[in-house]
Amino acid sequence: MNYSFLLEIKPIAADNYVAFTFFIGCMAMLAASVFFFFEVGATSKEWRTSVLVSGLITFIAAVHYYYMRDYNLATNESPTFFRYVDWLLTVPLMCVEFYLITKKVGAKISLLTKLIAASLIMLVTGYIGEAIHGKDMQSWIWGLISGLAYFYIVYLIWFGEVAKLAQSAGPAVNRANKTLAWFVLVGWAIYPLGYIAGTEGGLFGMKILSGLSMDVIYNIGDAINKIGFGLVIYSLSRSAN
Ligand SMILES: *C/C=C(C)/C=C/C=C(C)/C=C/C1=C(C)CCCC1(C)C
Repeated sequence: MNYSFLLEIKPIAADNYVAFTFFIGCMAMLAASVFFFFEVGATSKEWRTSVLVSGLITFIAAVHYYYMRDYNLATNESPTFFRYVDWLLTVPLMCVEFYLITKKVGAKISLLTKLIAASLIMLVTGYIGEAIHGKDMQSWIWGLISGLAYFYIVYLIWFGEVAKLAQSAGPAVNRANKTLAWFVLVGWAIYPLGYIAGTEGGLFGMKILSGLSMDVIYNIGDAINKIGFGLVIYSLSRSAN
């Protein structure tokens, strides 16, 4: 047996808070996944898929964080590609959660399609702005398009179809949807802040947020939005309708 890989373990320097948040993020996502997966069996049939999807979201993130943690430690760079692969998988699954909680009162596949399409536009334009134009001023244009798609999602969940369906689905679903709507409005707004922090010219050339680390901001956002979001679904599954 060749144990040389053990010697390759790179310690995290005490002041390397970027690497540390990748590490703790990985652990938190794993722990949350174990929790959600084990709780599926003790969930009523009606909510089982929703809790399972909560676990899938944190599990997909855990695998990506495991990789991103390694990548960042080895290169000292942002794992932008895998960050966006993670989001491309997990954000549509969050859209699925909105569909699942409103399906019983008539949510259609077309609603799910709208949510997923908007999230894909939001993420692909964000990726172009970050990976291709991250070092020049054009990235704000891509950020703006991404932001429009983001506000469309916010609209659907706060005032549009999702909100209306949730209202007709009874107080428990409506309450859960309101909490999730706050996650989308406030929790998801953390990401554009990370984007601005990671863009060389800042916002429209203003050097705002430039002292902050994009990855730390994204990692905090992910922990809140993936684990917190999943817990709202979990608590809905435990509330009597
Ligand atoms: C689990 C991961 C989640 C919930 C990721 C969400 C990501 C966003 C809401 C990203 C939004 C962006 C903008 C609204 C503009 C700038 C570019 C993005 C992609 C960072």
